[in-house]
Formats: sequence, structure tokens, C-alpha cells
Amino acid sequence: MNVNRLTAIDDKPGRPRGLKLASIAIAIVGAIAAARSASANTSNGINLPRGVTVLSRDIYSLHMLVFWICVGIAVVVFGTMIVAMVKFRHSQGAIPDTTMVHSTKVEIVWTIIPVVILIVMAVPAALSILKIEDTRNSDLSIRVTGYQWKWQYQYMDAAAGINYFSTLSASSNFARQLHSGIDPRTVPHYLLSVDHPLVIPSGVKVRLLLTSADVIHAWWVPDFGMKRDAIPGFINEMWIKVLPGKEGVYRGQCAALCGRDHGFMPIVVDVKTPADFKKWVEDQKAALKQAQAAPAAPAAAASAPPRTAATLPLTAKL
Ligand SMILES: [Cu+2]
Repeated sequence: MNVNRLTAIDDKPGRPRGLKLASIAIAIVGAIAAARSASANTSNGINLPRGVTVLSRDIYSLHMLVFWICVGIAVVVFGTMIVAMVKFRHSQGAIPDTTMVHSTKVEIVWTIIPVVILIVMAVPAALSILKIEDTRNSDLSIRVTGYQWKWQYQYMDAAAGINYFSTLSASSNFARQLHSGIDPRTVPHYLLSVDHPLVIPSGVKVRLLLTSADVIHAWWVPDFGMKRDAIPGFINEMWIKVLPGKEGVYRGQCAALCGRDHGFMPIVVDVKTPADFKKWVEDQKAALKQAQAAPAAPAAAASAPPRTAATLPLTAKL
């Protein structure tokens, strides 16, 4: 019945079978390409990204360990099933053994093996969780505050005083407007670019203190392997240590449905080498000092809120 129906579709004029197969192939290739382009920097769109931080690599190793254990279990279980079904089928004259209703030996074996497998998975998982939660001995702390719909970054420790807002870049913001006439595909990193990215050094344990000024947001950069809620009235912690040599720009988004413009508050992190970061901090502090020393115009002083972002000539526009 089904074969007839398929034949009838294939015989439609103007839709040769070869063309249909080609269009299916193109659709599959297109879907893979779309998954790749939509994914984060180190993701291939299929597997979990390996990421660029100490924690993301740990999480990836754990994920692969569990994955291969699952593959092993699948091979053994389905292999046994297939062998049993083929070798002991009725047409081969197999007769069911109705006398075997209990075997203590078998029960011990199929209890111990899963327990061992669970321990093999639980030990590295527990160690990873402990490591993720251990925010002690950080070298740099940054307070991250979510707003509808932007992020504020306030540096502490050696970079204390640097404080700015990070909002959707103007190019994405123009293109997203109704009837803007701008094709979003022509905008680089559409909805994933900001005016002032978070700047952090590589090879350094950076602690983020996350909170919110209005609703629940979530700070998420897939390549860092971490996502944490920013909740009003609470401070959540997470830490990042980008591996040396992995400097660059990493992108993420708010991961909690936080209102109308939830999709328009991306996160961009510019990871610099420690030397470049030190220079960046010095530049920001110098600019801050200069801005504070300069007499503010009366009109501007009255209208502008005391936000460093307005005065800092932040170097990176990503
Ligand atoms: Cu949000």
C-alpha cells in the first residue's frame, strides 16, 4: 500500500526521483550548515562544545565518559538481544526454557555491574560539581547585574572603579526594528554583538557575582561551559578560567525569559592576555581619572546619570 503511494508521488510529472533525492540531500546539508552557524564558537552543532575554560573542558570530558559508557551499554544490550532473536528463533527449532525462573548468580551479576557503572560516573561528576562551586582564591571579581535589557559590569580587585553597561550593538538594534529595511543576514553577529563587551584576562580565575535589578536573567556563554541565574536580591557566583592561548571574542545570551526584549540582550566577552588586560585596565582608569577631573558641562551633568559607561572611552566595540 505504502509502496504504491510512494511510487505515485515519485511518478508525478516534473519531480524526477533524482531531483527529489538531491533536494533532500541539500536540505540535510543546509540543516547542518545552519546548526553550525547558529552554534557557539567551539561547537560543531552536533556535540557539546569543548569550550575554552578549565570547567568547560572538565564538563566535556565528563560528558564524553558518560557518552561512551552509554554506547558500551547499548552495544552489549542490543547485541545480546539481536543475537538471541536471530539464533534462537522459532523457525530454527528453538524451544523456550520454561524451567529457568530464578538464578541468584545472574541477579548478583546484573546488580553489581550497574552499581559499578554508576560509581564510575558519579565520582568524576561529584568532583566536577565541587570544582564548579569552588569560587575561592579568585584573582579578579566582577559584579554582573542584569537589567531589562542590558548587562552592567562592575570590576573589583585590581580593576576596581571600572563600571559600565553592555547593550545590544547599534547595527543589530537598527536592523531588528519593524520595517527597518535592513536584511539581518547582512549584519555581522546579528543580535550577538554589543557596544561594550566584558573584558577579562586569560589564565586567571575570574569570579562573577551575578544579580539582577529587575527580573530573573541568566548569564550564559556556551564556550565557558557555565550558565547562572541573575536573581534580584540574591548574588550567585560562578567562575571562569579561560585557557591561555584561547584569547578571543566569545558570545552568549541571556538564558532566562526576562520580558519583551529578552532576545536582545546578548553577552560578548573579550578575552585578552594578562598583559593586554593590564594595559586595558590602565587605559580605562586613566580615562576615568581624566573624565572625573574635567569640569562637566552643566546641562550634561544634570541629565546624565553618574554612570561610568557614559564617560569611559571603552576601546573595544564588538
Ligand atoms: Cu534577560
